[in-house]
Amino acid sequence: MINERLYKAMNEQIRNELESYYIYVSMAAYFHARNLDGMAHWMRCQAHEEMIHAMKFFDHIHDRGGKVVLMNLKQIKTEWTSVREVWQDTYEHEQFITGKINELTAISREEKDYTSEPLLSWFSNEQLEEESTSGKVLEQIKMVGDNQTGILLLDRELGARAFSPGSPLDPTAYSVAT
Ligand code: OFO
Repeated sequence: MINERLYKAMNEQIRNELESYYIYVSMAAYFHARNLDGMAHWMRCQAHEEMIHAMKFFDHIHDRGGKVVLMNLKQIKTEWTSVREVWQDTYEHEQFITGKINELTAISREEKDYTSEPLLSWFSNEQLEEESTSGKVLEQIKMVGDNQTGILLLDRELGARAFSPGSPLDPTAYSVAT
């Protein structure tokens, strides 16, 4: 049985991960509207990962005899003033999520809930990667500044990110034909 305090924090973390999903889909919409389809693609790949993160906590709670209670999502941002602002938000959001994973790890240790350790350590590694990746893109965006060619090159590079197999956010995985 999962520790009660950890259960509550993990249940909240499902909301945080679903909000992350929503944020990245919103960013994808912003980029598509600006014809930066490579960056939009990167955000769609990221959104898919966030849904997987939410479901990892979802399954962990149920595997341990708990029941997930889904919480309301807050209204997320839908407009940005620049490409750089989007990447700044992305990097800061990942730092925020890292803080949440650290809080979960601290609770699991305080409550001696050792069964959750492998899951939380997977998330710590994941956050290391997500902060590092989004931080690097942000630095590259700062380097190119207002240079449109630089932005287009980065857009092309970010468009090469691979979707997880079968992602529902991959437009080639479904048909929109009527
Ligand atoms: Fe779930 O890692 Fe990003 O937010």
